[in-house]
Amino acid sequence: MSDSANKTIEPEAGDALIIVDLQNDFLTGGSLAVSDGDEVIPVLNTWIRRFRKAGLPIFATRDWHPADHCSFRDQGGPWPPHCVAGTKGAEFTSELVLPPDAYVHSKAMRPEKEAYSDFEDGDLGPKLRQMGIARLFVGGLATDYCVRATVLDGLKEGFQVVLLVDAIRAVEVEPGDGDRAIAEMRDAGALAA
Ligand code: VGL
Ligand code: ZN
Repeated sequence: MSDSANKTIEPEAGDALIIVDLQNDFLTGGSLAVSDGDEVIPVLNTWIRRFRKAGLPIFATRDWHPADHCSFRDQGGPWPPHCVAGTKGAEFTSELVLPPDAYVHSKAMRPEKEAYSDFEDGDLGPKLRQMGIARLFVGGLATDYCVRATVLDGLKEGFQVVLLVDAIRAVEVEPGDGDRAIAEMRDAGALAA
C-alpha cells in the first residue's frame, strides 16, 4: 500500500456513497454470512453521517433474487439461497442507519442472470451521471464479488472510485481472494481511503 492509503478523503460535491449489499443474509446469522461482515456496519454508519452532513447522495444496493435464481445451489449455482426478494434475509440490516432519502438499487432480479455489479442491472450509471456524480465512495459486501464487480464497472463507466478499505469484507471461497480483489481494484485505478 502506498503512503496515501487509508487517509480519509473528505466527500465533496459530485461524490456519492455506494453501500453494497448490507443485507441480513450476508451478515451474522444469514444464509451466506461473510466472515467479520458485521464489522463494516459502524464504519459505514460513519460514512453515512459524513455524506448526510455534506448533503450528498447515498445509494444502498441490494442483491434481490427470485426464489429460483440461477446462482443458488439447487439451480446448479455456487451459492446457498440468499437475498430472496421480500424475505427477512434480503432486508438491509436494521443496524445500518440509512437516511429516508437514500436511493435503493436492486440487482440480479432475473432467474437466469447473475449480476454482481450494480451497473449490470437497471439504470445506476445514467442516474448517477444525471445527478452530476463523478466520484463514488464504495463500501460493503462482499469485497471479492459485488464490491469488486461494482468498483471495476464504475471505473469502466468513467467514475472515479474511492474504495473504503475499512468498510469491506470478503467471502474468500479461496484464501486470498479478498486481497487479490483489492489489488485488482487498485490496479484498475481505485483509490483507497
Ligand atoms: C454477493 C455472492 C452472491 C455479493 C452476491 O453481494 O457480493 N456474493 N451474491
Ligand atoms: Zn447473490
